[in-house]
Amino acid sequence: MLVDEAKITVTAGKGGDGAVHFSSSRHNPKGGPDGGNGGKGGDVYFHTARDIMLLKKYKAQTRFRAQNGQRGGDKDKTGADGQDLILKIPVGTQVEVIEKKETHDLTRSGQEILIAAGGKGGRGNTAFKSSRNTTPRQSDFGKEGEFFTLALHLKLIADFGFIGLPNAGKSSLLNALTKARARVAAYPFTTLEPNLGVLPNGLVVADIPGLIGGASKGKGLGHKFLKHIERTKTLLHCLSSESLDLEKDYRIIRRELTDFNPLLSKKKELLILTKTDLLTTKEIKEKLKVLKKLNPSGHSTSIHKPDLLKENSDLICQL
Ligand SMILES: Nc1nc2c(ncn2[C@@H]2O[C@H](COP(=O)(O)OP(=O)(O)OP(=O)(O)O)[C@@H](O)[C@H]2O)c(=O)[nH]1
Ligand SMILES: [Mg+2]
Repeated sequence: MLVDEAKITVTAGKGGDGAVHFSSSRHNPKGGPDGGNGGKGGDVYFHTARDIMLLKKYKAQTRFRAQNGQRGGDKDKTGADGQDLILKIPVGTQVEVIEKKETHDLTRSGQEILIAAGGKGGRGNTAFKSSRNTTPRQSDFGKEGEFFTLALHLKLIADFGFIGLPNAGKSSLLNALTKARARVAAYPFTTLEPNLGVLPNGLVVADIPGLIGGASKGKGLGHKFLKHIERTKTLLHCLSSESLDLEKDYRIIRRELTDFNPLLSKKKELLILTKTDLLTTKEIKEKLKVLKKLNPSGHSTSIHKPDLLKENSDLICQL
């Protein structure tokens, strides 16, 4: 299952307490204070990594805590710092810090951000020594580490996104253009979760479940996944040759894009008339004319015609 949402809590380590201690030796039985400071609590970081694709890990475990700092020792020894906790997350995750109403967008691999800072260690009694008080019995407690509730939202990072009505041939095209092995079948809603594929030039294509009218308001499956095409550069809008009304089909999808996020409808769009092996050359020409009227970037393809596929692949790679 594609896990693209998770809610977790993170707690940074508490600082170690300062120590109260007095040195004493045979030569100096009334030695001065030598209680060391506590160590700092560990921080919590997020680190984006390519080898993790989903937020699954954050469903299995939802509470994370960095190590506490150690208590100060005698002989002015500072306690050891708590170990930092580094949490790996997929590239493309948005981290929403609920308490701060703040969002971090992590879109690059190897990005690291500090999410919760560890508490400072408390001062030991040495720090309180003064000319007036040469034997302080005072020390500080370590400070608590920061605590936050985080909502994680994963938005896939793809350069291109296939969109279209159910059964338009999106997954077939993804499989034909890339090494993806998405499920294909002759009924709507075969694709239940986005599939990713890599084009010959290294760019990533996402195939999202088919959209239907009202998807942006929660109908069908598509709305849940529209966020995954928010980051794409170009939309590859598939329209089936089997359609009885191309213009109507086109408008249904355009409407969903605008309703979900007007910025989506402003993206560059390539129209692809799929399954053209089912039509005569004359019919293809007529249908392409309709598409060109809607958007001048109309092209035809068929997974059964390798030359057409190659043409589309080259075209997409150039976009
Ligand atoms: N004749 C022909 N059939 C095709 C072509 N491309 C896809 N199909 C068929 O169309 C049906 C739907 O294809 P899919 O690739 O599953 O369509 P989809 O748009 O991913 O569908 P959803 O995942 O349900 O949204 C399948 O039976 C495919 O075999 C094509 O170029 N020519
Ligand atoms: Mg599909």
